[in-house]
Amino acid sequence: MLKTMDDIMKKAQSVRKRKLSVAVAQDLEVLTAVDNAFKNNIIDPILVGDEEAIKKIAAENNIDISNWQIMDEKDDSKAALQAVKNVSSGNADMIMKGLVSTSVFLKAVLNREFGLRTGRLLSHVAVVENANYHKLLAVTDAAMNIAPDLSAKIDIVKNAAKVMTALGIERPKVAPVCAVETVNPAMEATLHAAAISKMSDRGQLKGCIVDGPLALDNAVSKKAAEHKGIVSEVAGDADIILLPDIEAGNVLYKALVFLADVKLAAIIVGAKAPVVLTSRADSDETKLRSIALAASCVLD
Ligand code: COD
Repeated sequence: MLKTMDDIMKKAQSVRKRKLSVAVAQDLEVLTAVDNAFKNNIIDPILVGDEEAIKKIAAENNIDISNWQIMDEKDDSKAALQAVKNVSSGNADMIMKGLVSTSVFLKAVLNREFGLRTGRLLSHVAVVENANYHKLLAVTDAAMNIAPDLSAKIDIVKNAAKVMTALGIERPKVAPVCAVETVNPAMEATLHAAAISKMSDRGQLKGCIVDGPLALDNAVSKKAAEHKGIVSEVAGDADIILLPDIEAGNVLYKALVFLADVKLAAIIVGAKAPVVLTSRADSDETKLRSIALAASCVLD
């Protein structure tokens, strides 16, 4: 079982080297992360974007891109689509969002003709290493599905469980987190949480254990759960936090990045190939870890 981000880096270095297609690559953090992933033998890049700007940033920051393939495309939407096409045509194994808005990038990923659709739901999974928690923790969905209904949440759970299983966690424990740990008909998220948990009890969700609603404190702290008298296999030991919607997901993600001392990696799963999706404000270290997480989750 992988326990740290270093473990994820090591796993990414131990598997086949991936070809990474980068959409709108003219950004220092993106190029630094790609350079480090290249030097760590995790990927060979194809950079799509404004070639002149890419070369300028690389030259100013001593990043040697002389052996990397560059595809010149100044328009962001076209660059995102070209980066996607590199994967759907089989010329790359995974794709990464660069200096482009998430929705423009995701629309290219979902493109009907050239996109990476599989017929399944695509969703965002962030994996976090935090000194205050005893293991890696996945947070989903902070960036793709805006207001998932019950069936979308079931798919979001399945996607996150696949990621954690790829990291060696046999039956990840899923906490559907709400504002309260009791079912309140006025809070729809608690109804979703209860329904998914019952499906889990009845064996309708394979490969993971779901129990909720839980509040965030009792999902990650046994003490908080005991204090409230909650008896649950998941409470205090969650591997996956399922958030009610993109607002809660994104706020938790940004709170972890900006207010806590965490190491984080983020990808989109459910597509034909792993998608590295970090926020433009994320550091090059987060982007590097995200490339490593994506490489660790490609199933050969
Ligand atoms: N998985 C699979 N297919 C999907 C998904 C998904 N998660 N979302 C949409 N689709 C398919 C639909 O079935 C449909 O066929 C087509 O895509 C268009 O669907 P719409 O009209 O609902 O979606 P779009 O194209 O308007 O937007 C899809 C986005 C993913 C771009 C949208 O949901 C979005 O903007 N999400 C939030 C992105 C964001 O701003 N994140 C900010 C945090 S970083």
